[in-house]
Amino acid sequence: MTVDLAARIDSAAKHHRPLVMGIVNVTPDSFSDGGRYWQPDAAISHARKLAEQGADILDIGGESTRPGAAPVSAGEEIERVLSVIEPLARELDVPISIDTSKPEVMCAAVAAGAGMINDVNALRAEGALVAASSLDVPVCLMHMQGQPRTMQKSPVYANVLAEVGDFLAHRAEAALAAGIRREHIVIDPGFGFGKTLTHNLALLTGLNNLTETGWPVLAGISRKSMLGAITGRESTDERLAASLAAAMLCAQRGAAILRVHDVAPTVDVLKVLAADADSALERSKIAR
Ligand code: 7PM
Repeated sequence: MTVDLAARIDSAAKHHRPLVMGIVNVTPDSFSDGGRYWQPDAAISHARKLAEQGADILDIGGESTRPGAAPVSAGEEIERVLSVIEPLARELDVPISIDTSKPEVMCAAVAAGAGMINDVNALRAEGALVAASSLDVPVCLMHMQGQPRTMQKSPVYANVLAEVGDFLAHRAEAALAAGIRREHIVIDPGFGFGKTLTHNLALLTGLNNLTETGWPVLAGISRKSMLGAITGRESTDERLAASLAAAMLCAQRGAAILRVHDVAPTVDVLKVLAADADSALERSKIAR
């Protein structure tokens, strides 16, 4: 991999031109005994499609950290994600992010070619800070209140923006103290992870507060239930327009990375924003 991902993230944050992270799930098909065999192929072709559509990063997850997901052993998770990361890292020049909270999985994935760690647990698992530091790749530290299985039961905050901001500042400090390079740290408010609709909207409205800390911010709202609550769309595949509106808001508020399912339409939205920004710059030159 020749891409300097840290430099690209930094440039995206500075210029308000977010990178697009495409979501690739490697989950076994519970309805099929043969799931284990065809499923990696499905994930690989999906990843290829997202790369063609212009994804800047592919986020590959074995589902252990999803809300409500059954726990998966490190061995099983490694088997799942490596079956996808190994061929993709050889074939594509798009950097691969490993979506995991387990240090063993981080190490195996980076050895197989992953160039970033996405941890919804913000490296709080035992050994995760040390592992991430030794792997020397960019890391996304996400906020979550509670544990995936129960976090949506009754999330409570006195001030959600302040509490999420403080948590992320502390985790960034912990990462620095563990020897993780400053330019490798990305923060994420964790939309939907132990948050009500009101909390999620406060974080979206106040996203500037996070981007103004100077840490690059990753935002993941694509198809989430907050969009279902706002629009009344029950089905996740009816949430494209809502996801694009949310992506546009996050981009305008300085997000460095947008984590999305629908790469091609998100890239189009960002092209319109970029063309508008270029036009505004030209007009300001003429006016001077
Ligand atoms: C069910 C509910 C399945 C929620 C999957 C999800 C984020 C993430 C996820 C995020 C970062 C989804 C989530 N969300 N990683 N992983 N930030 N960094 O909608 O917001 O993809 S899982």
